[in-house]
Amino acid sequence: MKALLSILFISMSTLLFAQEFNLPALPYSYSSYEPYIDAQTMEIHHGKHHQAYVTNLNKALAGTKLASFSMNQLLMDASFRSDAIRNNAGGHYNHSLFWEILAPKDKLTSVQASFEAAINAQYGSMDSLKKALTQAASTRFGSGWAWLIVTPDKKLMVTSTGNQDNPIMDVTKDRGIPILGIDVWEHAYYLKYQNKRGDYLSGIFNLIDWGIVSEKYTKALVDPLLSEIEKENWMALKDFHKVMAQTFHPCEDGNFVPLRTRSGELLAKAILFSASKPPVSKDKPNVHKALADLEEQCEKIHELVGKNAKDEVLLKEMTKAHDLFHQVEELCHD
Ligand code: MN3
Repeated sequence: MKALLSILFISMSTLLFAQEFNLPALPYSYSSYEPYIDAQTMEIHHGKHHQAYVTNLNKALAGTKLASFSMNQLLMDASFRSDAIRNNAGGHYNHSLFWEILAPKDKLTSVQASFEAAINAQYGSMDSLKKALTQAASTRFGSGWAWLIVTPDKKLMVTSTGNQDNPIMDVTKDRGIPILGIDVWEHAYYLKYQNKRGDYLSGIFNLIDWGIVSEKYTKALVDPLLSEIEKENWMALKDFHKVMAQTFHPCEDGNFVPLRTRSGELLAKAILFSASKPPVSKDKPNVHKALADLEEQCEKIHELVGKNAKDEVLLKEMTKAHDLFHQVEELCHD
């Protein structure tokens, strides 16, 4: 009975502490976006489509270790996630941002000076930026989003993604923090505009609250997520990590075949990694020192494999290499 109670207690506390994502309320009534977006479209889009992403995300996470992950963690490693999590986490994040940056015409706030200066510096004018966004949105094939993002080097960039992907995800080429998103799924406009995506796009610019986008710009510039993305964009690190994981983890389970057949590849990746240029903010002497040590260690392992060294020797040296890799990784955290 006592055991049963404690099981009950544990499952209740899991229920209590596992996070649940919720549908955010729309800041304005469904009809306040008229005439650019009709009330019925808003109601179905928010209450049905967005709600479905939230419900299905919670369902996909329930009872898994991912249930305690933050939204950013789920998005960052999208390539490792199931389709259900990738699509529904993206759907929830993207729509939440979309509702925030839209406002009825009489509630719009104006662009802030620092953001406007950044737009002018990169795009020449607000009008040219709108043109670039319209171009990205109208040329997105099928369903997806057009974005204005802040990149790891703190620049603005216009980009687009398919389906419910977004620029935080490691599956996208142009990565950064989205500060403005335009939904170009047909469910966003079909009732009113049918197949005329261009008319929807010219309409939606009447609802974009540039004051709110300005605030998002200022926040994104100091968001630690930017340096996380920057580190992930370091392809040589990713390449090395992949071979390290595929050779070291089997060793831990007593299978030395992958390491014995791929130690040359591991060394080659370590050499490339050590020679690669780290992202600007990680380009420090201690990072280069750790990379050189890692390369040396991989060279030693390759030699040991060539001499047909015993499994326990290889495990010991691989553990050292693995520790060195994590040392590099940790030095890259701010
Ligand atoms: Mn949508």
